[in-house]
Amino acid sequence: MIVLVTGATSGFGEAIARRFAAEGHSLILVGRRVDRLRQLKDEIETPVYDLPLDVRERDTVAEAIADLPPDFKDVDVLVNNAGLALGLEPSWATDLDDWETMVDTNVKGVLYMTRAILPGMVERGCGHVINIGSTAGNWPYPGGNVYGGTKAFLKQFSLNLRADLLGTGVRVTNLEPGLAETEFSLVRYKGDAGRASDVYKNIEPLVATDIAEAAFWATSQPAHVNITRIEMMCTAQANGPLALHRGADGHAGRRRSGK
Ligand code: NDP
Ligand code: 8X3
Repeated sequence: MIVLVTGATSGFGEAIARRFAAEGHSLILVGRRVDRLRQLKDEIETPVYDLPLDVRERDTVAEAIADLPPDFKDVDVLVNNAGLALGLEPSWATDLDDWETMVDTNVKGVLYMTRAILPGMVERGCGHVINIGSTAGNWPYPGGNVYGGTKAFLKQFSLNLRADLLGTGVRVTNLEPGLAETEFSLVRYKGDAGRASDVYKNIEPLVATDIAEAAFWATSQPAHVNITRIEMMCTAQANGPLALHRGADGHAGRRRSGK
């Protein structure tokens, strides 16, 4: 197969690329850090096409996919993995630029890649789109505001793709991991390594190879089987309980003056 992985320079994307390469598949590696793309390309033994690009750039994405060399044109598996969280501030105090970057990358980047790759899959009557969602799209947490919103979008987008693609032979999976140790927290906390490593303190989180295994498993099912969603967490993580705020006199929160 030809497997295109976005965000292949780190974390899940790199592990997914290595997992498919270990089975002999060809890779198209997408990311912005050229040095890392080249290094991974050198380490992988199957055919690799490195494609440095920013998934937020609509025209660049369309042109790059249209210009894929003949040996890499017929993409069998698209892994929409590139993405990020920025900050953990409450929604009234967040940096609007951070919100925009998350929407542009996690939502619009996925749209640009998917729209560019899907026509070929439909024409060939086979293919598999794997979107990397998150538990953050299923379960709210304080500060998850727009990041969780982008991942909830991916869940519904994946389901709606399935509706469109019914009868085409093209499969779609939304893979929804929970806490996993990668560069994710370093990016979220904008390079604060101490704060990032605290996230994983005294916990055995998921690791990138866990997610790669799930992605590979989903694509390894017989053609008549579509794995629609996979939600996975480390054993040390669970959703719930619902939160309660106990105000001094039982009201829901701070009262506005005069009330
Ligand atoms: P990493 O930070 O380790 O990897 C993120 C990858 O996305 C990098 O390869 C980065 O490459 C790429 N990327 C970011 N922005 C762009 C862009 N504009 N254009 C192209 N590539 C981009 O984090 P993870 O591996 O953890 O994250 C991968 C995905 O998994 C993300 O979508 C994330 O939201 C999701 N996720 C992560 C979880 C976790 O706990 N770690 C849990 C659930 C989901 P480069 O900077 O070189 O462009
Ligand atoms: C990443 C998982 O819980 O850190 O998508 O947002 S979480």
